[in-house]
Amino acid sequence: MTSAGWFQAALRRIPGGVNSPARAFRGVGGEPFFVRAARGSRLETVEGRELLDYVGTWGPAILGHAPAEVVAVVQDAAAAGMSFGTPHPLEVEMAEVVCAWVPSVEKVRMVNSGTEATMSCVRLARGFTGRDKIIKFEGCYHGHVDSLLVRAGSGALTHGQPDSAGIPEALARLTLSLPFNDEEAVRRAFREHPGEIAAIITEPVPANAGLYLPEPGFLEALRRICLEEGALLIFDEVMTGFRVAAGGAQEVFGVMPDLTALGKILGGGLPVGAFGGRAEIMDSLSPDGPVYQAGTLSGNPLAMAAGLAQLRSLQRQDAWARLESTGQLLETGLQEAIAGKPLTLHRLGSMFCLHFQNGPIRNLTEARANDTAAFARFFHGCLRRGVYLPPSQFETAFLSLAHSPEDITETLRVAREALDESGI
Ligand code: HOZ
Repeated sequence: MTSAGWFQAALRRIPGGVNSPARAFRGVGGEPFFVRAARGSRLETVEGRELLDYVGTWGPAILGHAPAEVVAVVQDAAAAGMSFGTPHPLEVEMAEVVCAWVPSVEKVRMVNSGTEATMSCVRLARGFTGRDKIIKFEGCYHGHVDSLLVRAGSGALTHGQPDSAGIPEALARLTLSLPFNDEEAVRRAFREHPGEIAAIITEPVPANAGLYLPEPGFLEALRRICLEEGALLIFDEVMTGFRVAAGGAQEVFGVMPDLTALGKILGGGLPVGAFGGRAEIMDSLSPDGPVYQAGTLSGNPLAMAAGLAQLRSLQRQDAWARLESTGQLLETGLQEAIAGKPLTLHRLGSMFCLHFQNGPIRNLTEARANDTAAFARFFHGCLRRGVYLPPSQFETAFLSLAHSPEDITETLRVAREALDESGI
């Protein structure tokens, strides 16, 4: 059956035909294709068509798809049993690796998604501080957590639901959503809500409204303000963790949060999230402390085996230097291709985004000025030529270690043709 046939069948039984709205192509028009396999830098559709993949299953596929070292350990782990519901040695090994790699993390707990990780951070911050309010930033996406689906990014933004239905007003009022890169707005919020704010949660590098970077000093200001106000600083590194450096954005920018949410790469492609931070805070979690958090499949042995194999492979290959080199190759070529056009390229390591405007793009308001219709034309021009970008202007693309110089050369040729064809 073709992708169209599978999609019609999906529509009959799955809302919107997808198990996650970001896959629905609504931001670019048309219908999603269906994939039957993937290897390295490429996807294989059910029609047998090969696509050069820059979504990387939204971040986890940093080694490329189906890396042999990860597949092998998952096969072995599965043969020993899929899940036990008891502690397993691999959970300890994973905790040791996370605490060794992520500078601010002294203790960590595994969960099953990035959403669970950020949700648990918020509950823990509220329980630890005894305060109820949370500051987030417009356009940042922290998974579909009730408290954080306020002015959210990613699919919520793409589909015009940055403030989801179903969130009680009484709960939404506890979330203060501010412009990113605006220190004065943060200070004003603390002045207006003295002693009420439990935490600031942020993507240290917002990548769910397209990719934009913290202005110099902004993350340091958040750290200072939280210390001054007795609030916790939470970094949502679900995307940047193990991606922009072994220790994530907190290693790159040298700013240490109190809690960190992790996921994606950590699971090697299997459902994994984690949250961790200062032991003093983490020890507030049940069974030692009053903040309850749990999960039947948390620390699942297959997911732990996959994640550990992926992380150890990254370390062996000095992955981040290689990814930076590939990123520079792509950036040089794209900058040449967009010269003189109303386009702005943002890149950090192996994360990149082509904003369809001249910029600057420093927050959601500026990101929303993107020409999404032009992006859609470019997206489909690339897809027709075999290059798959994230199907929304409000997402970020990812390179992997499997992307070769030849892949980059092919991508640059396709991008130039798609830009010309789109009349941009
Ligand atoms: N969290 C992903 C990156 N924005 C989107 C993937 C999804 O929601 O399905």
